[in-house]
Amino acid sequence: MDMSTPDPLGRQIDIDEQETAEWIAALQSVLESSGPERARFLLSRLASAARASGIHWRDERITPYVNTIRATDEPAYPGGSDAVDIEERIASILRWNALAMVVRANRAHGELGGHIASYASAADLFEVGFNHFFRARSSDFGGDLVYFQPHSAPGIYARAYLEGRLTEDDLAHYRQEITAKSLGHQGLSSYPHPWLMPEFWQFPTGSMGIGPISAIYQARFMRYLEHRGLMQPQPRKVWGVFGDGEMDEPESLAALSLASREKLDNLVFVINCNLQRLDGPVRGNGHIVDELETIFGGAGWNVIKLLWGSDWDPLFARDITGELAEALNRTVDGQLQTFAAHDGAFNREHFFGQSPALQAIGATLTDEEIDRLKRGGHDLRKIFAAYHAAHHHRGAPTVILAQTKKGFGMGAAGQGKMTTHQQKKLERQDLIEFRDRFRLPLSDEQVDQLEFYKPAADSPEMRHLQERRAALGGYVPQRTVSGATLTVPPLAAHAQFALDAGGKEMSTTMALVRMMGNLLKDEHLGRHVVPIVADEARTFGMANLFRQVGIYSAQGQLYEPEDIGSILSYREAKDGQILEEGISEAGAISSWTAAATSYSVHGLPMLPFYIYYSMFGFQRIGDLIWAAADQRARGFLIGATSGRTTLGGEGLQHQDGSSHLVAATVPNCVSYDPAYAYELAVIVDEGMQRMLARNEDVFYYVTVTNENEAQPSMPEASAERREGILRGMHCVSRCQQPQVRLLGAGPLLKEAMAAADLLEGIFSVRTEVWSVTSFSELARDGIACDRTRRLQQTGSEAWVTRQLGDNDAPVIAVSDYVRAVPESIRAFVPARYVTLGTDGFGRSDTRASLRDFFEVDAKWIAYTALCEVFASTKTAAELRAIASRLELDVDKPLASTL
Ligand SMILES: Cc1ncc(C[n+]2csc(CCOP(=O)(O)OP(=O)(O)O)c2C)c(N)n1
Repeated sequence: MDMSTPDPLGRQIDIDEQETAEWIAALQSVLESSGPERARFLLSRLASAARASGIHWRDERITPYVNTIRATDEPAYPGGSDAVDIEERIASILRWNALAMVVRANRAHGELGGHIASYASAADLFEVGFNHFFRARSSDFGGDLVYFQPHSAPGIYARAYLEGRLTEDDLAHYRQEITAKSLGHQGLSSYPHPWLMPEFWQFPTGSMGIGPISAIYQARFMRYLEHRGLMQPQPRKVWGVFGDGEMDEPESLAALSLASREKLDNLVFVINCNLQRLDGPVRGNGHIVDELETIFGGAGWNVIKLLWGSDWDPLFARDITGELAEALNRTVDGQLQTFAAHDGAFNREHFFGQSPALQAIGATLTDEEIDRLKRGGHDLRKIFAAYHAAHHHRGAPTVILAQTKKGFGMGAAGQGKMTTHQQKKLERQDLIEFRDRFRLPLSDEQVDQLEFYKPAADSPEMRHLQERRAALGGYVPQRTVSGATLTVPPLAAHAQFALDAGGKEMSTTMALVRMMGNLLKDEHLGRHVVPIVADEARTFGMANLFRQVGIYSAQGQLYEPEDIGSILSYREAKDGQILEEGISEAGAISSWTAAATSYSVHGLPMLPFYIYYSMFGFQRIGDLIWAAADQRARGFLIGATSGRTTLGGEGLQHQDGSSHLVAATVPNCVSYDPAYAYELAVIVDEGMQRMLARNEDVFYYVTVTNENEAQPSMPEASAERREGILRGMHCVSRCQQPQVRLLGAGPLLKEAMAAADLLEGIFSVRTEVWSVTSFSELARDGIACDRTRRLQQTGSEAWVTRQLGDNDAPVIAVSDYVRAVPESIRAFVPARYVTLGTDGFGRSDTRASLRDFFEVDAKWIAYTALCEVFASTKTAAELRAIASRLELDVDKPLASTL
């Protein structure tokens, strides 16, 4: 019978304290007489005996609510007390400048957001990093990579200002990028955005969860580059500083086991546990630190709790009975927040007042001293000790759970307040108190004016700051682009089979995989290709690559694969080239982003192809793609098994009819829905030219399908044909004076071709057919031309308009995506325009049934065309007769309503 009951934090209550004391005394005596080895041995024997007796006991994953690193184990602070004092003063100045930046912006324009409280809590965590750990990239060192907690951006700008990298005018235009540019200053983006500040930020982190998962896959990709011999092994680190609230995002925790499985000791997470998120406490009724300790520890990370500052050490030393530690164990986060929001007298009464023993400990401090007791994440010495331990830890990634106060130093106005997250206004008295709290040398008037403060260049603070950065190789963050290019092999070398297909049956997926296989063999480019899959390589016919280039595994292959005799055998290798991410699209896209930004992050251009079920791309991990776009990714996203009616039999959750709609909204994403292998070849070639040879900041989204079909050869290898394919449409079946023009996209081009046969064969309607490779490229061109014509009063005309020319024959477009995709070019079509698409939920059936259901097959296209062609010459009854001749059910409900 279990006679112990858990307390509110899930800890067991002791029902026989004397017995417990005897056991502990026994352990202590073993420790003293035989040492820790023997103690460990006995504990593990006890555990085995407990298991054998059927006691389901397992080591608690939660350690007491105190620092992991004992005070006696702390290393000396580099530079000693002087350095600590100076760095504390620097942190104070940064806190002020960050605050002034936000409050100023808000005073001038009430609508501009901004955050003070997050950086106020994180400033010391960043300062120790900046002064002692974050190494910049230099000529002989690749540099550490730092993922910054997004709401701390004002503090990072404030530091760059002291470093001389940003001017006062830049700071004065925080969150005013457009206005600043027009005045010749640099606008400072709200959060880390490489797109907006391409020489400053490396990694976008503004959307919670993206930073953590990206940091893990970045650390892994660095190992991949080293193991494949593409990058010199160097002791570089990836540091990720994130909020405790952010840890609620599924992406934040999704890849923890990958990091430990791959022994990523080049990775350090610092979780800023200020115990609050936006609306309130992260875990008011528990301890977020303990919860994260369990999760990270369980996943195999090295966990360091950094909870209390040095001024707590004497208090713990006096805590002979363990009552102080126990009181901290008991105090839930909501209460800790309340303590943060109140002064020393309140804390004396409500915390130290809980028992005579605690009162005695509290009695050694004045109210003022109690008020100033620091949490671990505000104590430079403790932070240094934790970072030092993390930096030297081997064999596993480290997480530092740093307890801080949200709005630290904002006093009654903000510290620990429920509403502090969004606070961007401070009253005069609060500002004065802030100045006094951090001993800033500012007059009342300077405070009123919210003047930025920059000490003289030869002041101890500025000299220290610059010396430390020089010692660490330069400034961080900093985004650089080397300008290195890669030579793209001639099209014929890897895609001749597609250009001269000669009617050979193949799907566009097969064509893509074959092209990629050829590129992998290219003497120069081959090493840079990174094929990425999320457990679908066999689906896409890529199994042959397993043997050809191997699957990357940091451990190599520790087993004999079942299919070892086969030519397609499953091969894992330390220098394997394929990234097989298992069933994690979020992981695979994070790997893709790491590879697609390697040209900048590592000065090493790579060519990633992430091939996935198209439905599980923009729809499922669209925000990670958006972040990749922000980061100026270059590479190919391949949406395979695409199309709502082309992926027969798979049903509602698999059939993609929307990815092209979303892709069109990403400004630097160039997307295509090719019908033919030769179109695909031209598109991939152009993509490589733009991204690898011309260093353009674009990436490509290309959909391919699994429908086998006779692939025509490229009609002629002319520049016009290539231009048409790339601009988004080219004519594949021309006729003199057409009565109707059909625009077929991707897999439905063949339905449009079949419709043309029906129209000409049965109804003698002259029909022209165009292959639309990209509605989004056509629409973008149309919008740009339209605007130029309006603003410049020039005759600029959209490509679509020019192609369809001076001809009023109706135009019918058909796409395997929702109608909004072909609708996007309506404004530029110079004739009556009708669109057909696949709006509605997919369902499982044959391609033929699906295309009839969504009214996008040859007969529906032909009927739609006839309705336009005969609009003024045939009656409604005659048109109905045509429909029944085509065996179309014109009374069936709209697919999107079913
Ligand atoms: C995906 C996403 N959802 C919501 C937000 C809005 N948001 C910004 S900060 C924040 C709270 C952050 O809390 P925490 O991670 O604890 O950081 P703190 O500011 O407290 O240090 C929220 C909800 C966001 N930026 N991204």
